[in-house]
Amino acid sequence: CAIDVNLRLPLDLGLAGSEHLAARGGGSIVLIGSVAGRTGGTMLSTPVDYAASKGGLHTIVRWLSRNVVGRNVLVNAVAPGPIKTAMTAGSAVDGSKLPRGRMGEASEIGWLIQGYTAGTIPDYQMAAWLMAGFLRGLTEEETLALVDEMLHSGIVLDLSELPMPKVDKHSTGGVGDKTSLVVAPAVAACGVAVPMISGRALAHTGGTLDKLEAIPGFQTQLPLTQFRSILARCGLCLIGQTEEIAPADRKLYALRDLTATVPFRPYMCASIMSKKLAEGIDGLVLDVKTGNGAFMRREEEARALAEMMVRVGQGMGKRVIALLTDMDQPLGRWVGNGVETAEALSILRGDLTGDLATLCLELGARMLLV
Ligand code: IUR
Repeated sequence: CAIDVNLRLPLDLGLAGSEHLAARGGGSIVLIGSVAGRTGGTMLSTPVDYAASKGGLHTIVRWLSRNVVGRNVLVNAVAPGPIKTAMTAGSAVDGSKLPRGRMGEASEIGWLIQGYTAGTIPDYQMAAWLMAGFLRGLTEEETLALVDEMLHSGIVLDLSELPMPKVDKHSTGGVGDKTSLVVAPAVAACGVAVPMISGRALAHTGGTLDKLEAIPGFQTQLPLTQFRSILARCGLCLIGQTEEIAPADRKLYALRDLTATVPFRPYMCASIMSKKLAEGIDGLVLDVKTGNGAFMRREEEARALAEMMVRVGQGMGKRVIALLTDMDQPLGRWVGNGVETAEALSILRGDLTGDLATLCLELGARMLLV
């Protein structure tokens, strides 16, 4: 059973093998881990003994590697991802549609994301990978592996010490969309904490961080300790991706912008969900834009993105809902970082006329109810 194969055997072999290798002057032991050991399983059919034993296996790897420090033996593990075993039988992926004739492997994606975040994989190689994925597509398994690697490229916050519900919102981006600047403080005033990690402008759409920085002196790069204390004191804090939270998204976000690979569903899903799931939230409201000024011009595309993100978020145990909203014309009356910030303030001061205010009320209400 899984416990014997994934725990007993690697421990017995690892102990005996490391002694043997050390006596011979050194060597390497590579065990087979799994993303399921960290996530609890990416398929509904993943059995609990498999996921739990892979989690234990990762611990054995760390323990064994500590045990052989200084003896020239390297102990490590790889996560080969969805491979054809009795357990994955029935999860249909048409290998003939994939260039390598098989499913993407989590280890390949993990290697790539970790290397890119650490700086050992240069921009030009990552740019090539982004374009390859964009052109040939990613399977659901590969997309989940990408979300997971990006999410765990930094710290995943635990805000359970705050007694109130923690809820965020995120927009897929549009022209004149300054709803976060209105909704975050309004919802915080109702007693819900809003820990918000935002992005910069992407392609033709504006970014919340750039708008905030239109306020002279506004700091969007704060250390985590300050993020937590502002959140506890004010009920909200808006920052950008940092070296600590979702650093992979920070780098990939900028590279997607430069390589024209922004409007690709798996990348959008991984970018948005990795930073949102790292925030320590209980609930999330997604504002998925559709229309001429959005990345998803057609409603079916926007719906598919919304469904993918809801599936990913709910699969990680969060309450997630998505609204599909119109981006056929700019939102509100102003476009530009400074004037949009001023417009957001005028709504907060009570000017509730127009499409922007209506959307803010809708999103805010959903955040309170999610
Ligand atoms: N917002 C994000 O944070 N990431 C994205 O990829 C898009 C919007 I599009």
